[in-house]
Amino acid sequence: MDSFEVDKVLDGAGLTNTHVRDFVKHWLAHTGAMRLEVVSAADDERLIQEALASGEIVPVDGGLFYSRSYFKDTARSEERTFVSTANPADKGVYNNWRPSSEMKPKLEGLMKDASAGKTMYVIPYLMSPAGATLEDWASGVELTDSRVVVLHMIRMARVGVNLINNLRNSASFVRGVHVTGDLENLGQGTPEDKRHFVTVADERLILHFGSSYGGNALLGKIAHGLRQASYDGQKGDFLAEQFMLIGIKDKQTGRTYHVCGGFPSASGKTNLAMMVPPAALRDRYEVEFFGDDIAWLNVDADGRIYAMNPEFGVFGVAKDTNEVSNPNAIDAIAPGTRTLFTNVAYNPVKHEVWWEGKTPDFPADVAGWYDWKGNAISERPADKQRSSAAGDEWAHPNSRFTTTLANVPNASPDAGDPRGVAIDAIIFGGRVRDREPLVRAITGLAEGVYDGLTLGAEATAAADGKAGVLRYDPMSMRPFMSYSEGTYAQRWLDVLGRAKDMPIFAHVNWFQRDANGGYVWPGYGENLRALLWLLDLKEGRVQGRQTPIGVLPRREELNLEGLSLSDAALDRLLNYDIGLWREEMKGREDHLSQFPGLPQEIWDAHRKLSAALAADGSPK
Ligand code: SPV
Ligand code: MN
Repeated sequence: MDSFEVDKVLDGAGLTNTHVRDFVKHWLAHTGAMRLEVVSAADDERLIQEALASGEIVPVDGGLFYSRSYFKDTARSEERTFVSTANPADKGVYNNWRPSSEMKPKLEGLMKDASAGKTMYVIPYLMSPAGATLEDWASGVELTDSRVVVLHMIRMARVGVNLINNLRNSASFVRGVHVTGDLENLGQGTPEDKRHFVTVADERLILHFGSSYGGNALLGKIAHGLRQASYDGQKGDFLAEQFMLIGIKDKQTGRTYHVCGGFPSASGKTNLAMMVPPAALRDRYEVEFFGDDIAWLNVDADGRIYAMNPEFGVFGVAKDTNEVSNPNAIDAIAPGTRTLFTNVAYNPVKHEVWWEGKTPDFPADVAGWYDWKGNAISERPADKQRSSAAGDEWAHPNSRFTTTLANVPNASPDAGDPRGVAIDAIIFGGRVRDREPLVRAITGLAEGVYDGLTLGAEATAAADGKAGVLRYDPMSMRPFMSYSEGTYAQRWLDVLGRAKDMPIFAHVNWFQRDANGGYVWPGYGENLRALLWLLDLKEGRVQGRQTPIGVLPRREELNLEGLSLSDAALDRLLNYDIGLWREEMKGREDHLSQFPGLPQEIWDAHRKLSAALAADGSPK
């Protein structure tokens, strides 16, 4: 495109910010895209029609849509994701740091003319409600050569040219460039892997090459919303965390408590945030959804910690989403919601989608169904058609639905509050079959931060039966860490340390197993009971019992109305295995020892716990 044509497109779209215009022109020339388009959310219907016409998406009954990604492009790749800066001190254990002097030329090389023949879409977006306290850190522009990525971004972020024209500082926005690349020739998973997902954090520049899937391609979400934002938080005095965020409203007192917390990717944050209280508690309590994946936290002038969900939508895991596990999600993806499904199974005759766990059994008739790779189920050998063996799935295990917050039935009326909401409790949890009780409360800032830093979930090996090995995932930020873990821990102590009203911390675990491998706790909406106990403890309505690993509920303090659990199950849920914990402390020591510059307070919390476990610790 010549520069006259480019100006014409930008003028036509009303894009007046000269810094954005320069950014667009530079990368348009570099990537060699042949057309240019600036998009706003109002373009959704037209873009949907274009994508339907081109076959990039196909219709699902009720005005919903479906697409498949390339079969080697179905999830984030942690090995191919890098944080780059000019400062080697930013190198951490998990952030895959590389000097920007190495990565920028590398990405420029990969992106050179790589969008030839395609349209470059300009997506001006905001990762916050309008007018948010942290709005200055939320503005961004993603350039992408994928129309389907645009459709996702319109659902996941506030998108519109008006969001980028009148910035307080017109040069201050995150610059994101997404180039899909030739997916069939990128050597995914081989030593010659060409994919590079790079956040040049000190330049607020995101360069992602080689995927059109999820966090690899929707740059507002985790590249900006987590990696870039956590880096920016060092200057802007906030934390950006992979946290869900909910309100728990006690209708009897009229008080709403706000809880946020981190769980490793794909361990049920969406289910938790969309939770429906169990029938017996429904008259009294409501759970309000604020967000299921990202929260930005800051201390406001009143000395309280506020949290805000920067996202506009939900990119939720489809697997096991059903009326029982998550009825609100089922409503959020129902006819009329304009939901986009990715990599689930599709029936082009009935215009239906299906995924493992959507219904108790596979669809009655396999005829007409295609798996996530686009292969007909009916053409599989008979024993593979309705098989739950790994590799035989109809839907990819990381298949997703993309819908907006406005479609979530329990979305809070306060979800768009520019200030965010004041936080009462911060929780951490992972999938752990043994050592973690249902809930243990942690008072004390260093102890809470220590607990987040040592958050663990079962490694795949454990899930396969080799119990005992935890994969540590500090604050659930392991894949999104942007600077060194020692500095990160200090930031947590500093930011929260300024709060006058400290939230209570807790570690929760919905995933204890019995001797037969069955879940001891029913989970889902019942999880509210553990959170209610935590809030009761914070308010002094219950005392719990002190143990070395925190304050645990006394059996009678847990509201079990309408739930029948055996004594053995309750015993198991509200206790812990001292032997396993003593064992666990060695793993934690090794884990923390990797991080240079870890604050002394964190080591003190670790040693205090070790000493308490060594001294006694047997729960009475
Ligand atoms: C996650 O993996 O934690 C996600 C999905 O939230 S993605 O956006 O693909 O990273
Ligand atoms: Mn996530």
